[in-house]
Amino acid sequence: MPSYKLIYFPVRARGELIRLVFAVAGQKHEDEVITMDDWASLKPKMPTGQLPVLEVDGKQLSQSSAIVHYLAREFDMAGHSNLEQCLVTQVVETAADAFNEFYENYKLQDVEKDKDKKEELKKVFVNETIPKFARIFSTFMENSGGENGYFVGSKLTIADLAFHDIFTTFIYLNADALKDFPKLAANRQKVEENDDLKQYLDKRPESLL
Ligand SMILES: N[C@@H](CCC(=O)N[C@@H](CS)C(=O)NCC(=O)O)C(=O)O
Repeated sequence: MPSYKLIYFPVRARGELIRLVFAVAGQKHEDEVITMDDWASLKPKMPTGQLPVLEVDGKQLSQSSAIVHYLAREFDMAGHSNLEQCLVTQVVETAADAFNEFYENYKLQDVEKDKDKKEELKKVFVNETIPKFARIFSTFMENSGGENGYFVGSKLTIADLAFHDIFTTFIYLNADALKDFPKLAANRQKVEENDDLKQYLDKRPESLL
C-alpha cells in the first residue's frame, strides 16, 4: 500500500469526501491540517496554489474530484461498469456543484452588511437551492437503478458519500431538508450504518462547512 497524506484546511468543504473514502476503506493516512497562518508560505509549493492536495508516496495530486475518483477506483467505490461509473460521477459532480452554489451564497452573506438582505440570501438558499438539489438527487436515485438503497449498484460508492456530505451541510441549514425525500433520507441512514464510517462520523464535530 502506498503512503497517503491529505493536506487540507480544518473544514469539511472540498476535502471531506476524501476523508470519508479513507474512513470507509479503513485506510490509514496522515491528515495535515493547514491553518490560514501556515497557508501563505505553503501555497506556492502546491501544484495549483490550492488545496486539497493528496500526496501518494510523496507525489502531489491536486483537484478534489480527481483525487476522489482515484481513491474510489483504488478502494472499489467507483462503480463497476462504464455506465455505473458515469452514474456515480454524475452524483459526485452534482454534489460539487451544490457545494459551489452553497459557498457562493455563504460568501455573499458574509460580505452583506444589511441584516434583512443577509437573511433573504439565506432564505433563498434554504427555500429554493436546497430543494432544487434534493429534486436532482432524487431523480438520480430513481433513474440509476441502485439496489439496497444505494445510488448505484448494490454497494456503497462515492455517490452515496458525496450525497451524504453535501446534505450534512444542507441539513445543518434546514433540519427538514429531506422531509419530502424519504429515499434520500434512507440513503443517508444506510451510509451511516457502515461501521468504519460510523466511528469516523461519531468523532467528527458538527459544522456547517
Ligand atoms: N477545483 C479545486 C478547487 C480548490 C479550492 O477552491 N480550494 C480552496 C479551498 S476549498 C483553496 O485552496 N483556497 C485557498 C486559496 O485559493 O488560496 C478542487 O476541487 O480541488
